[in-house]
Amino acid sequence: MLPVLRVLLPGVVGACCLVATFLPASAQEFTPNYDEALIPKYTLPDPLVFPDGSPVSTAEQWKTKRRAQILEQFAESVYGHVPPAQPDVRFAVTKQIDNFRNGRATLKEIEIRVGAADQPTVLTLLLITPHLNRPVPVFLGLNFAGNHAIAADPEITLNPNWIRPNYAGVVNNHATEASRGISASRWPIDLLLERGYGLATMYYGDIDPDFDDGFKNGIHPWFYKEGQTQPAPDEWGSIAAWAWGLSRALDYLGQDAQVDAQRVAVLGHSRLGKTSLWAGAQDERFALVISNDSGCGGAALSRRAIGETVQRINTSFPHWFCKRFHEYNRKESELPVDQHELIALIAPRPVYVASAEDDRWADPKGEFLSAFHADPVYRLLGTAGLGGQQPDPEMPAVDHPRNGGTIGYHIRTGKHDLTEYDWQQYLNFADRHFQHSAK
Ligand code: GTR
Repeated sequence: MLPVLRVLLPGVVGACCLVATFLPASAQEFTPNYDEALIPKYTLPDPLVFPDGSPVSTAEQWKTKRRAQILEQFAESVYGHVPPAQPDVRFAVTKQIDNFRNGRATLKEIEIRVGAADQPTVLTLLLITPHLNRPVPVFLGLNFAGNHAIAADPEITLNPNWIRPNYAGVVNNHATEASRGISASRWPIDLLLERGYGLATMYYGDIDPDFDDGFKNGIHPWFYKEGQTQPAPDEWGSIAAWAWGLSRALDYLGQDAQVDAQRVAVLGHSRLGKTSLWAGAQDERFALVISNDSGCGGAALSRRAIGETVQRINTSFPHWFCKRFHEYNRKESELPVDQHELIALIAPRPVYVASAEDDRWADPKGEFLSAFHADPVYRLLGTAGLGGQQPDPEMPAVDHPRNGGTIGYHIRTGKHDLTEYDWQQYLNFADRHFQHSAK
């Protein structure tokens, strides 16, 4: 997609022109920079230096002190803290079909009911597991348009909640039968089953609908203190809420006998890639973390300000990050962290960052550089990092994945999307790190 069009129709598959009219004037006037020569001079914060200037020189120092400091900085200044309240969370398996896809798999729908028993917020997790007579590793990822959109199979319940209008079959912000399977190309279920993996997915809008309503809907209100009507400036926006939902899904997966909960990979595309990174950074039970084209506020370095910038994202999507993050609009260099440190928080667990050649809005080079600058933390923790004796600072060529280490990276031909090519790389990477094979 042409960059200029991307500005008006940001990242939306099959969007209609109406989207542009929803953007505030300041967002529409934004002209992205794509010239490397115009990147502001910047110095990245060093994850391996303590605030007092002393070096982090042992794995122990990282694990016991430094990691927590950086995690706190991200919560405080970027994604927001999850408030301390603990609303009730209950699981109910509401559907089970053991002969899904001609008897190859079991399909389950699990309601994750958050808050008061009489009127909970309901998140519906879809779980599809191959019949292998043993617990299977699972890829868990949020979806954009409802569980029914990932496959045309009529067994999947049509989502009843608010859905963005730009998806096929959505009428008055609600799914219809015509919405079934519209995102199937992003979710190659048969391939996963063949490779011996389960798939778990949930609609992100179940957790918090993706529009700026001052946090009246979704799960945020369950966490308000008496009299509170919206999150405090250092409390969570939507991305952190979506990440919270992923952790609750993982809680359920830990109870399901068909799932090997020690081997759950969390994956997300675009805004949901930002989410999978934040979920994986906070919740160390995720054994592998995948960012597909996550861009600004995800894998891309904020300080490069190429394509989408902090100001632009906070203007177009004021509800995604915490309000404190807005203080860094056009002041990226004042951020206490940058996104390579988000990748570093996942160490020593395997992480995969992927870009697409035509996805300049998400700054592929900035996504690679985050992986590159996270490498020293991975090596301090005794892993192979990006692989090689020294990490190679050159970006891999298009369609030549660099995934022999603990940090995987590829840039593929094509546009902003989650494709079968991407999945093939993730499956190979997971096979190696999970020591898994379909047999
Ligand atoms: C865009 C946004 C990106 C990315 C994308 C998506 O509009 O600017 O940061 O998240 O949406 O989620 O598809």
